[in-house]
Amino acid sequence: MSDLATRLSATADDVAETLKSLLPRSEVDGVRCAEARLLDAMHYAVEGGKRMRAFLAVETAQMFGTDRSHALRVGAAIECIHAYSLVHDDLPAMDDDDLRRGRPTTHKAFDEATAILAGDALQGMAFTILASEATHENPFIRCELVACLARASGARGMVGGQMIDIEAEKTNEPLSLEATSRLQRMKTGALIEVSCSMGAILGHASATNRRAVEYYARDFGLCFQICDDLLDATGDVAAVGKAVAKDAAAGKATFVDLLGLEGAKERAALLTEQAKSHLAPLGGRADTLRALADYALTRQS
Ligand code: GRG
Repeated sequence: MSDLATRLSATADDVAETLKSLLPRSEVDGVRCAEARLLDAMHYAVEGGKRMRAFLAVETAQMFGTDRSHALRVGAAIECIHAYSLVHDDLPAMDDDDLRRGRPTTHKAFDEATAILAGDALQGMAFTILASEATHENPFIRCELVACLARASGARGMVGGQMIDIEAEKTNEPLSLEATSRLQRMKTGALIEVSCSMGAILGHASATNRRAVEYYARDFGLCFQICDDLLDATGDVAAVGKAVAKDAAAGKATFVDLLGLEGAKERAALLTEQAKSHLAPLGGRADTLRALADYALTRQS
């Protein structure tokens, strides 16, 4: 296993453990609570996945000397937001998907109402985790973490990007490359970028170092989305763990449509190099982030 694969897998396991311990349990001393179905769905929704956003936060925080247990709580909060977005995105009112992370989507495993509520509750859970003293003893840091995640996941970030995407699907006017880039920077990129920001906040990074990881994450996030479009266009459902070839069929603006297969691959490679170049001020400390950028370019799921 490469050093990156070992670190990714260790952080994924630690984040899973952290989430398991932080999410409320449906059963205590053999007795199931009245809201047990909701709690089961929340646990189900956060299981699996690469935990890449948490990894970005944990690696960034550790690069600046943060205690791992604090960083894992921040990573877990980000994964709660990410899981909520996937649960809602998979609903019939949005992408209407049956498969996620290689198994039934939350609304298929439970039901639509439970999936909506589980997503809602996961969103609240993220901020509950960040607001806790166990995440950071300094209330100003906690407040900044909460504000950053709220901004990135809200109307001018992830949710806003999702709205633009849904609206664009309804019209016959294809989005320009510029408009598609903005939409993806909001929908997928904002959460990726804030993962690095939050790691930097937790680690009291200097303004220069924080900017370096944020610029890295911005290019990395766009590259990640282009690779997702490439996987949708060319990937295999068993390897990807979700439906493929859906975007073009749904008339979505994808980078593959806009740039062609080869053009999209070239753009992704260029963004990877650009992302890594932003890390220059951090020297060897940022080698794992550099390796992650290279890995994202070749990922198969
Ligand atoms: C419904 C509020 C709301 C927002 C939805 C992020 C998003 C906005 C929808 C996800 C749609 C999608 C599949 C976008 C492509 C990029 C992406 C976010 C892929 C999934 O992320 P991975 O590959 O997933 O990191 P894992 O399962 O590894 O966590």
